[in-house]
Parts: sequence; C-alpha cells; structure tokens
Amino acid sequence: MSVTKEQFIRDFKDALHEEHLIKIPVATPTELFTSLAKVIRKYYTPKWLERNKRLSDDQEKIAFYFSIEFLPGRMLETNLLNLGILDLVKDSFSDLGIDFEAVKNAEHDMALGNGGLGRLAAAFMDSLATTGYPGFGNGIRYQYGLFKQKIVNGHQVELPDAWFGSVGNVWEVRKDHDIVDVKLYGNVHLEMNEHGKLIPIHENSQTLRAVPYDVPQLGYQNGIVNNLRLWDVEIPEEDELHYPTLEARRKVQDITAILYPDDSSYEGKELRLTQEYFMTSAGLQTIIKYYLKQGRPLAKIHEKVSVHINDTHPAVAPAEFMRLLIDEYGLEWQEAWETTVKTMSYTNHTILSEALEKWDEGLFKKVLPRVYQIILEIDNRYVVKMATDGVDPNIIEKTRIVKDGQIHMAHLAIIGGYSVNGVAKLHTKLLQEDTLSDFYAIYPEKFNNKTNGIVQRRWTQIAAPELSEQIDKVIGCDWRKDIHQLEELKHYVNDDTVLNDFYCVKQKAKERLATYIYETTGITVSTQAIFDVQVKRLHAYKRQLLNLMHIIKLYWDLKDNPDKDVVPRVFIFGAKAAPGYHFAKSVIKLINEVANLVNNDVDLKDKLKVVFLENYNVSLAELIIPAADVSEQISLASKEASGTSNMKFMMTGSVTLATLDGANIEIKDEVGDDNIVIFGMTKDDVYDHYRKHDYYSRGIYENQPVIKRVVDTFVDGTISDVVSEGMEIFESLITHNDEYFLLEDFMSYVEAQEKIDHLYRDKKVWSQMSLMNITKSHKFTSDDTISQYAEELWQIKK
Ligand code: 26Q
Repeated sequence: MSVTKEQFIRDFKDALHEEHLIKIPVATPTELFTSLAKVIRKYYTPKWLERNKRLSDDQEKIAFYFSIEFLPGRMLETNLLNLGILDLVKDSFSDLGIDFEAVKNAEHDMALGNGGLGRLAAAFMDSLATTGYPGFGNGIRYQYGLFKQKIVNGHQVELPDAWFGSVGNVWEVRKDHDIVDVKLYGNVHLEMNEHGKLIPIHENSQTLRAVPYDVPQLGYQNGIVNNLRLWDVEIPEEDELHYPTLEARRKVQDITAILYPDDSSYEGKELRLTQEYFMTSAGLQTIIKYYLKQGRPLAKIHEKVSVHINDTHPAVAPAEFMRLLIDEYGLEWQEAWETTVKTMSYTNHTILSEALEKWDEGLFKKVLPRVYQIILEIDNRYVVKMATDGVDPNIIEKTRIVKDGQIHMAHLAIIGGYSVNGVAKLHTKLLQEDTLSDFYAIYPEKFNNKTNGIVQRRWTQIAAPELSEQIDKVIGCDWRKDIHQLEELKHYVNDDTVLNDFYCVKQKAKERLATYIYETTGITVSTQAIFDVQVKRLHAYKRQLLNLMHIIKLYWDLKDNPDKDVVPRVFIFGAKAAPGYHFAKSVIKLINEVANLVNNDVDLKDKLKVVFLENYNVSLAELIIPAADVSEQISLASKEASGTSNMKFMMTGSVTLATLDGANIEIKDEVGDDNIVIFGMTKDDVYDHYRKHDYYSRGIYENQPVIKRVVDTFVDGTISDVVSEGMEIFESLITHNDEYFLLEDFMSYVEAQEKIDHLYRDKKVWSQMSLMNITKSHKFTSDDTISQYAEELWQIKK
C-alpha cells in the first residue's frame, strides 16, 4: 500500500488520541502498540473486505486448513512488512522519538501452538496469502496459549500464558453472524420416517455455541488478505438456566480455555476430544453454509471446497462431514461418502507411535454418540469393501478404524480422504515402508511427500534486518520478493570482502544475543566464541542429552588440560518440556546445573559456557537463530519427521551439525557435503538394531572409557543438586538400554564437534560454508511448499 510518512504520522496521532486520549510523550509502549495496530487495521480492512467479496462472487474453490494449533508469534512486524510500510513506520517512530523495539515488545506472542506443527500451520497461512491462493485457517481461540516457562532453581516451572493481556487480541474480529451450534453427549436412536428412511433422533444432548473470531492473514505486498478463523465457545442464551453455577459455566468455557501443552504423547482425555470435535464441527458447518449460498448441489462440494486435516487432531472431519451431509442435508450414504473422500486430505507429522491418536470407544460414544454410529458404519463398509476386493484379512484387520475397543484416528483420516502426506522425503518414505505400509499397499495413489518450509520473510527481513541489508548490497533487493534469487550469492563465495561483510553481520547478531544473555541470566559470553545452539521442544528423541554429554566431555578435557587449544564455545539451549514429561524436565535441570558447574569454574578460562534461555518461543527464536554459528539437529535418525528450525538456521548462515534425519537430508543435498557436518547412525543402522535386537548400551559404557566417564558424571556428585535427576538419566542410558542410541552415536558426534572446531578456526572456510547455506536456503520457502499443496492436492487457483 502507499502512504506517506506525513499521512502515517497523522493517522497514528489520531489513533492515539481516539484510543487513549493522550499524546506521544506520556504514552506507554502498550498504548503506542494498540494505537499503531489500529492504524494498521484501518489500512488493511478495505482489502480484507474486498477479498472476501471477490472470492464469494467468483465462486473460486477454497482450501480450509484445519489445525488444532496455530503459532504465529507476534504479528505487528509481519503485518507492517507485508503492507510494505515497515521501514516507513520505523522511520516515523524514530522521528517521533518512539522506541520501535519497545512498542514491538508490547505485543504478546500469539502462542496457540506447541512447536513445529503449529508454527508450520501459521507459516502456511502467511504463504497462502503471499502466493495468493484462497486458503483459510480453522482452529481454536485458546484463552491461554502454551505455558510461560520460568526456570527456578534449575527446574522448569509453568505459568499460564495470559496472552490476551489487558488489551485482548488487537487483530481479531468477532463474527456474530457466522455463529453455529455444536452438539455433544446425549443419546441417539433411529426412527423410520414416513418415507421409510431411518432418521437419527438425538436426545438429551448439550448444545454449545461456537463463536468465530477472524484474524487477517496479509500477503506480502500484494494486497491480499486471507482469513484465519478461530473458534470460541459460549453458552447459548436460551440454555443459560442449565448452567446455574459458576462451575457449570466454567466447564463449558474450559473447552477453549487452554492449549494442551504436549506435542508428543497423546492422552485420551475427554476435554481434548471435545476440543477437536468442537472446532471441526463448527468449521465444517460454516463451510457447508457458505457453499450452499452459491446455489450448487451439495454432492459437488468437493469442486469448491478442500478440507485439510493437519495431523489427526481434526481427523474426526470425514465422519462429521458425513453426519452433516446425511443427517442435516439429506444426502444418501454413497453420494455423501464419495464427496467426502474427494474433499479431505491429511498430513502426518510423526512416526512415533505414542503420538498417534486413538480414542476409547466408550468415551467416544459418550461424547459423540451420532458420530460414533457413523464411524462404525464407515468401518463396516471399509471391511466389506476390502474383503470384496480380495485384500488379505490380516491387513484388513490391521487397517480398520475400530478395533480393540479403540477408534484409530489416522485410519479414519486415510480412509476418509484422497491424500496422505509426510513432511520430508525420509519421513514420507518411512510412512510408506513402515508406519503406514499396510495402507500404502492398499492405496498407493493416496501417498505423497510435501517437504516443510518456512516463511523466509520472518527469518530474514524481520529477524535479521542487517543480514537482509547485506544481501541487498550484494545482489540487489529482488530476493525480497523472489527468494530464489538468493542463488545469486553463490558467485561471491570467493569474494573476501563479501565474506567478511557477512561475517560482521553474524557478529552483530551475536552481540545482540550476548547482551540479552547477560541481561536475563547474568552470564557473560564472548562473541569470539562459537555460538552453538539447540532450540526446540525437549524430547528424548531430539537428544538434547547427547549435546549435554558432549559438553561434559569438553569440561573434563579442559579440567585435565586447561591449556588445551580449543575455540571457545557457548552452548545455548532453549526448550520447553511437556509439564507431565518427567524425563524431559530432568534434562532441563541437568542442563542448568551443568551450566552452573561450567560457567563458574575458573580453570576453564572462559573457554566453555552453557546458557539455558527460559521461555523459548517464536520471538526468542527471532533473536537467537540469526546469532547462531552452529545449528544442532541431532535427533536419532528416523525420528524427526522434518524439523523446520534447521531451515531457519540455514537461512541466517548457521552451519548445521546433523544426523541424517528429517529435512536435514534435504539440506545436505542442497548445500553439499562440504557445507554441513553430518554424523551418526543412518535410519538403516537404527532399523537394523530394531530387527536384530542387538543393541546393548552397557557394553559400550563398559568398553569405552570416555563414555564411561561422561555417564558416571551424572551420578558421581560432580554436578550439584541433581541426585535424582542424574540417577534417572543414568538409568535411561544404561539400565533401560538407551532407547535413542546416544551412546552408539556419541563418539561420532564428538568427532563432528571436533571438525566444527577445526573448520571455525579458518575464518574464510567458515564464512564460505555460512554463505553457501544462505544461498541454498531458498529451497525451503513455505511459499513453494504451499504451492505444491495448492496445485497437487487442493486444486485451487491463485
Ligand atoms: C495430540 C493429542 C493430545 C494432545 C496433544 C497432541 C499433539 C499436539 C501437538 C501431538 C503432536 C503435536 C505436535 C507435533 C509436532 O509439532 N510435530 C512436528 O511437526 C513439524 C512440522 O511438520 C515437524 O517439522 C517436526 O519434525 C515434528 O516433530
């Protein structure tokens, strides 16, 4: 959009007067923020209206991305950048004497997600708007997002994330006219009507009101505004008498009160099932209503609508869609089923079996009695059809939806849709060959890969403005619109001046992070040290513990020989543990206590520092990632579906230290073997151990003195205040046979770390590696990923 500085300043001052009746010098950052947001809303609202009108006038096909999580982080800068006025606003603020950073920090992160899956969903919203595809989000307006993490005495403590704060969500718009009702509980029986048709009668149910709040998704400087619709729950006025106590009302509000803070192990909780159904049903109901306004036949809805199921959390969608088509709109089963399968597609984000959702039949029947009946019918028909097609009865039994008293949501998503995709090449291959191999044998045509991507704009232009300016200087500004232009940087890998300039940019980012580290933890770190970073959810398979074991090895090396010639290192961690994940919390405590040990030992002469930054979130990622020299991506091969932070680090010139897992493999293919450091077992090595049952960690421990010394450190009193945690870790590694093969990979990891030390000493070589990573990072833009979804799956048009 075009606005002059003078006009913007006038608009801003007006907003400040209207909202807060004050002038700039006395306004707080929050007041300045809400006023700025008001101006931004004014700028994009006409475009938003226009987009909605155009789409319904033109009757274009729309994709709806159903996800129980969306993790956009802060929206202020993205909105300004995408409107094309970020620099203008920063400039104006500087003229007005306003600290832009302070205003930006007044916005709470919108943290309605746990990690990778939620961040990917938010990235897709941005990329859909940017590429111009009509794609809308559908999710939950949680009152509390992912908990705020405090570290107290080395332990994680969780506090509620009251992200609405005192000002609410400044970007959302409540849409009363799109309210729908969602029914739960009660009992259902079938009655024959006058035409001999069986009609379900749902009695004694509870009706909830689903209220949509729309959050605009601005495309990058293209005037397009899409919609992210988040549902809140309310009690229908006519039912208020049913909820006479505060407690009864609170039970309803609980449905959208909190985001489940777990991203790995699933628990069969009734409230979670309710959340999943609530947002799925509400979303599907509005979609059908919207479609019917076009005056087209319902049986052809797949021609105008695509529904994407992000992991199994919204996987009740095919069954709920069937219920709506049949019960509410009178379609026949066969017709309804055909259109349902053509409408639904599903992404799998994990191969960990403990994360695959299954619902107890009894619970499901109690909460969703009619949907339950429909699932039984889908299951029965599936079994009969497969048997008729001559499928092996064992395979039918393994793949059916309802078995052993449980409803298998992934099976419903696969059977009830036309597409199943993994999120990186290796992941998709593993789904086909292992986790979902029986389905792959039945429906090979449904399987496909869509390697994840990231919103490059957030990780360069917003998180790394100096880096972006440096890129401008070398190849011009076109890359900001067309990220593939980054490829041009490859012509400068031998240009010493350019290499040095990029090096200096990294140093600046490191200085900023060093300041933050000092201000928040009191730890002093040198920017001459290698900044070695591992930031992600804490999980055993991601192996933060392997990183910590290597730190302990370095500690002993330096204690034994304080003059040892090593490049100083700062190991930086950021990680939240699921509140009920005991092991993960113990690892956090250990990292913090090792940090205490190492940071305060003068013998080490500042060659080794360990920093745990609390409350890792999108905003902190924006500060940390551009400052990293080394990106730790060290999951056990086969376990990390894709990873996406690996791509963000690469884009800001970190060198990846990685196992051949998830998208690391594709990063390696892009940058070449010389520009990444790979170590450890391959997925085949891992699977060989599974097949042969021949892994014995105690053998390694007893035969490898370096490893023995490191492992013993957890229990020999070297690290203070970790008696129970140290023991727990020791037992996981030795007594429980080291489920994620840390000991087998340890020596190879140490070697890889030595290689990093060696490479970093040669400033030119390191700078070349770094630049090659930036150069090749364009491959991982979510703009391209989403274009593949749009064209290959959803068949929507720009
Ligand atoms: C399920 C049921 C009940 C409660 C919670 C959950 C739940 C919630 C979130 C299960 C899983 C998640 C999130 C999973 C996730 O973030 N997976 C990551 O997805 C990324 C995007 O595809 C990948 O890059 C990561 O490799 C993958 O771990």
